[in-house]
Amino acid sequence: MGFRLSLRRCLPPGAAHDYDFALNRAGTNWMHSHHGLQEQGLLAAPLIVRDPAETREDVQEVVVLFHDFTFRDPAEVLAGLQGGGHSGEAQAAPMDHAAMGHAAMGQAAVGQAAMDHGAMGHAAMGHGASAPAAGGHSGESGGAAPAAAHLNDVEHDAFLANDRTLDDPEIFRVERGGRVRLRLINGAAATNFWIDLGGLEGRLIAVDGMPVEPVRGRRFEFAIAQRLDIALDLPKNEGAWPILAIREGERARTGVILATASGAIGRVGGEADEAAAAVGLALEGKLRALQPLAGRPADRQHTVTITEAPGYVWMLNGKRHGGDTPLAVAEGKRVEITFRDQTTMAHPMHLHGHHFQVVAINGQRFAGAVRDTVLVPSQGSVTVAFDAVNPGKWPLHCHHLYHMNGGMMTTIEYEV
Ligand SMILES: [Cu+2]
Repeated sequence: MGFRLSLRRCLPPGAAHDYDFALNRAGTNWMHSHHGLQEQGLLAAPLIVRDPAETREDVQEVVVLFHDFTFRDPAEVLAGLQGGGHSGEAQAAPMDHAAMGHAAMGQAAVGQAAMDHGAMGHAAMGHGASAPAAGGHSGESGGAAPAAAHLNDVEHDAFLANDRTLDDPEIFRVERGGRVRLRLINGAAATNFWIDLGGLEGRLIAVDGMPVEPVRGRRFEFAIAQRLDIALDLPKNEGAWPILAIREGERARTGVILATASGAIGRVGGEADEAAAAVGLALEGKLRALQPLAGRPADRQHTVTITEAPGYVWMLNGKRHGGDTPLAVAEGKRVEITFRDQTTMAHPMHLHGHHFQVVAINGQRFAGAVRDTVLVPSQGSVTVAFDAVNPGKWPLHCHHLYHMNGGMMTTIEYEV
């Protein structure tokens, strides 16, 4: 993502296509289908570009691709979301899935047997009751939008780390006292996570493949489509350390295990003790790029206002994709885009073909991370800057798969 790889080209069934491109930037990337809803079907993979200097270091690399998973046809999920809450999805879904979903949700859902999963997500999980430390919402009520932000709007059947759940997690054998570089990829269609390193403290050294001044911590916010590179110095003793991802606002989690040759691996349950907070911009505000953009004023400023409408319609500047007006940019110029989110949800906004620098949160200027996906919280604003150095027509969209399919995409276009 972010390179010319993001050129969207359809591969017909049975066909092959060689991609030949010059990658000039090392980093943790990933690739996925942009066709329809295939991404929910796990059509995604890591794409790691290694710096030759780094490969000579004595550091073990651990690549983990996280997903959310549903047994349902993603088209049914989307239809249910669009159906307004009492139609499509529940009727179309097999009863066992519906029952499983309700059972997993606990008592709150018992009286809502007729509701679809999407609506249930709003009612039972979304409006803050299950997110005691929700920090991603300012509390303001914007215009006609409901006052309460909500988190997850799609119920999933499982959360995966390298295609496995914590019932049978992948185990990476590590050295006592060894150095590890986690390359973590949030490949979920619709789920923001918290990375939880448990007893380990890590150093976040890159986001979306781009280096940042190291940030120490045990928990890191991890929005859809983002990547986190975290350096670990393991303890000198034998042991086993889970590397977990907890769904925001909930207890559900997934992950992998790092374990020394004779480290005792205990069972790690699929639920955390407490629901995770909402994912917001606490981490984003701390990040500083190691290779920031050159200081220069913006030549062009765009505002992208995010709104929603009944029927699961998500819009950029008041339009669904197809009826949208592309954002014009000129080659060689500095461009800034300010996202203003007037909806009840946060949106991971992703630009193809460029890395941008986060330069303001809620109007407060700073020189943040250079990256390709930034979360824009409900009722918040985020400004990003980039140099228009890659001519073409590039998608700019919410990386929540169902929001994108609900209209939340436009393009930037270079003027000729
Ligand atoms: Cu979105």
